[in-house]
Amino acid sequence: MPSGASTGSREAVELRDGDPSRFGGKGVLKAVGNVNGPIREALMGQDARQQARIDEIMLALDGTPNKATLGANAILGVSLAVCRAAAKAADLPLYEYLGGPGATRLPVPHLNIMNGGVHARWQGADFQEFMIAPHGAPNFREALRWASEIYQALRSVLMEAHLEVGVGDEGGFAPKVSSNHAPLEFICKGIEKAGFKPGVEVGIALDPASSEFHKDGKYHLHAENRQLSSEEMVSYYEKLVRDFPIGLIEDGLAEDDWNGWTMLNAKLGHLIELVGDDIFCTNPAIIAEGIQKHIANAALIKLNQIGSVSETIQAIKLCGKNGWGAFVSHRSGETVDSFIADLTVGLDCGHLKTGAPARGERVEKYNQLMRIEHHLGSAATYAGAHCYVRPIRG
Ligand code: 2PG
Ligand code: MG
Repeated sequence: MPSGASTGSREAVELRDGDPSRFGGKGVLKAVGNVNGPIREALMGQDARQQARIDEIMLALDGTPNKATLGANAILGVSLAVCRAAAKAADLPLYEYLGGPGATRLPVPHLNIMNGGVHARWQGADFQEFMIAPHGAPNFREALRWASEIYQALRSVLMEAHLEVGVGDEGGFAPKVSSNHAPLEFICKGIEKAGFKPGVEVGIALDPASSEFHKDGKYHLHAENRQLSSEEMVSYYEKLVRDFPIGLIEDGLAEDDWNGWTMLNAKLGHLIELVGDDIFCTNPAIIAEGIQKHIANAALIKLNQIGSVSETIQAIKLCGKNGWGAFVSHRSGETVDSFIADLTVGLDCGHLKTGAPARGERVEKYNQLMRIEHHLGSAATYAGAHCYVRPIRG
């Protein structure tokens, strides 16, 4: 199961043993025991093709709203395994089992090529993720080539500026910088150096993960030595969006700053995609509240935030029905499992983020998407400029 470093407070519970003598308390023997004990007993004899029923049985067995008894890591592990087993029994590739014959659209990959915040131990930018979105490529395979070339070009741009090129948790470079727009300038240089046009061919997306630097009602930009109110933060983003080809901002404001979100959506929601991660935690009930209050126009989708395949599908469908984007995501702590690649194509989400083109656990998701594209052959399409709920600004 994956695991996050910058988690929302309303995420489903990841059950750890808390025994300091094993893995610093992070062991998962209890969760494994729950899979092999009560979950196994409850599910023996059930039909793996009835995913919703399987998940319901586990939710009832757990009996809490946040999977605190059995652990979301135990429940989700079984939920994913059941889904894969059912696809195999039907002799279908996972994406096709999930989405049927209409599942033919490959997403625009969002590659997190500069890391900051908690993913870089606060050594670099305050913003956690600076992503490139090669929406102008003709297909997924080419999009990935473009992104890999830009990643390498960025490396040389940083080296020329005498900056460190060690990588953060998601494979992006994490140099010391004195502002949150410096990485954007480096990335634009990298895009150009690799021979592409920023904005027209390759867009930029941000995940500031701002809950991590929101304290006592203020946003603390350590790199810039400034503290901003919600309003000032919104103006800060308006300027960034004017100056750089940014098409998506995730967690621009903190999970408990609903008023700030309303302001941000009023100012920028018509121009770009505004994605809620920590604020929604892939929870259909919280997303529904967000939709009703018009505080964003998209939700991040992380399976382990909610803890079952069925509820994740519910969250994605809720977004779709309301004209919201569903942006599928890895976690900073990942495994080599590539379920999210198939999920993104199967449920036609149009975009996903799963790190830099570096580190095997990130690259495996991209490889799986290339396998899917290959398998679809001439039926495959690429989401390209239609990947967001808002038209791409060139
Ligand atoms: C995020 C994620 C993934 P983490 O904030 O979107 O990039 O990070 O898994 O640490 O929550
Ligand atoms: Mg996030």
